[in-house]
Amino acid sequence: MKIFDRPLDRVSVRSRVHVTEVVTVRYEPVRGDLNRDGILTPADAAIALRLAAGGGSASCDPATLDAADLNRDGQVTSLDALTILKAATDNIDL
Ligand SMILES: [Ca+2]
Ligand SMILES: [Ca+2]
Repeated sequence: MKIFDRPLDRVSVRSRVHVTEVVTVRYEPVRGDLNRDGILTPADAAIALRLAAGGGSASCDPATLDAADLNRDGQVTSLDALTILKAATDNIDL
């Protein structure tokens, strides 16, 4: 078999192309998705409630705290947890 009037083995050797690309993937936390599984569930609300009660907010990363602070008042409270729970169970958008 010939392609472009050359034997196939010569064409395939010459036509190999190696493409290397660097792809940067940055995780953008979804508001309220505190366990980062991609969906809002009552488990996210439980995490927010734990943060509101002070259990873990000191060791929590800033991105998670930001994702948990739904009303943007600068702190994670039970109101944020309730909002996440409502979003998880009532399918409301945050
Ligand atoms: Ca989640
Ligand atoms: Ca808040």
